[in-house]
Amino acid sequence: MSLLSSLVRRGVPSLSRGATRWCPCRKVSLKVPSRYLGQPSPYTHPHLMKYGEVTPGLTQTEFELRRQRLASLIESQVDRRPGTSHVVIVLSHPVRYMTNDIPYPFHQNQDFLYLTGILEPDSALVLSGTGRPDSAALFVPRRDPARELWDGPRSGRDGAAALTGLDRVHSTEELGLVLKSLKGSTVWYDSTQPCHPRLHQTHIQPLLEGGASVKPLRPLAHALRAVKSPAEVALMQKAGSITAQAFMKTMGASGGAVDEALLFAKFDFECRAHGANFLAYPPVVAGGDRANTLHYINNNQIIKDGEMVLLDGGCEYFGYVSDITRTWPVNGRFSPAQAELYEAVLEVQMACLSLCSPGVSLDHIYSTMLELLGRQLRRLGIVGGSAGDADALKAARRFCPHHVGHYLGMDVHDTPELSRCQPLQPGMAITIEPGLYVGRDDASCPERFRGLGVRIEDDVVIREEGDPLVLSAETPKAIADVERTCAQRDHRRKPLPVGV
Ligand SMILES: [Mn+2]
Repeated sequence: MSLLSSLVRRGVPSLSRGATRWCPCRKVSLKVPSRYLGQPSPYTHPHLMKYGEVTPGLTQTEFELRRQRLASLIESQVDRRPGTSHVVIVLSHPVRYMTNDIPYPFHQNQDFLYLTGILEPDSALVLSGTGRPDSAALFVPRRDPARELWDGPRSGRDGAAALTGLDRVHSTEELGLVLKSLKGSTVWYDSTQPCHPRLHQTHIQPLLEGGASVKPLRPLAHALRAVKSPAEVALMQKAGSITAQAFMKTMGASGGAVDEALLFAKFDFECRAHGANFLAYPPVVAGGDRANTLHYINNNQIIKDGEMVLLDGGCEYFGYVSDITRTWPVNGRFSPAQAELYEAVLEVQMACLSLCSPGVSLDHIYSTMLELLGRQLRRLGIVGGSAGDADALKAARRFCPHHVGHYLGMDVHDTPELSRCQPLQPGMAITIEPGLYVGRDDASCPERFRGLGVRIEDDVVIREEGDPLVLSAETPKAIADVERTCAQRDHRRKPLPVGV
């Protein structure tokens, strides 16, 4: 049985329903230190967050409920022999370096972030308890004026305690010592690919070498992360809305021949200018035939007047991401062949969106997509009229070599532990992204379609009843809306001389 269905079967409370063993009358700590911490706080960033929130939009209560749900899930996974003690260990990421002394922008381990809200490196969470691991201890880097001079302020124990509302906050150095006292417990920990090799080696390895029984944590964390709470949906909606604004501005910045790099920069700028933290992944800004390279991220060619651009981009907004694709003609007017191919993909995309409801799986939507694409290929004359259904399906797989979508959330390809044959549940977020890609040299296709690639991708949240909530709804999609948006040039600029 899958984790999610076992979660539901056993009646583990969802965040939206709220019932839990944990007492909600627990007081919320308001004593946030009046100094900069290692991450935004209600004191330093009142424009972003309220008191009682650990990260913008997510309260101490929400994080406590997540930890309680994890404890319930572990309790439901194991035999209930009295006296069995459990310990959950989740490490943060370390800072990674691109070269000597030059760090990459820090990105937190999402499972750690999901359970703590802590955005600093070199940290850890330990949950322990007999029967039910629901007693939390947080480990954060100690304050160090010499390091903070270079790297910026750290939250320290008092800052992290005030932010999270957790009572037990230690320095990371003490992790091994605390774990030593928990010897003999079943350990829930991802040991195969430790996300912080140094902390793993120093503090966790000795515990594991003591012969502890180790069980993987990631599948459980992903099962929980897959179903979004109302607060998470609100953050994803914000990420979707920011991205939609950026798409509209970027559509307005094309106009005749244009450099892919300019559209890339415009999209990045508009995402950040509308409040995103950064782009969620290197976007695909592919003009003309380059749209047929699915992971094209060079973004350094001139798109010719008369060609389309495929932009697959998304941003991150306080831990939650968007992932949207639109394809439009850079001169603002679809040619008849472009419009024909675009409408074919759009029709399939709308049909797939209407399938997004509880009980249906991503794999089921995928097979429907292939069937519908096959029909469109026949209509377009790409598949011959005499070809059978099997041939049409084969062609659909050839002209759309990727899946219909994936889970979405804190990660772009979120919760990969979750199979795509899992029935969708209310609160799950997915992408729906059919495409058709016709190679420039594909002599089997009518000439007018050669070198065209179209993908249309929306982000949706499954709802209990009715249509899904489309997070990317503000992004123009119908041909008339796309053309109207392209015509709204906010930065009039001279078209690039072709061949620059
Ligand atoms: Mn996607």
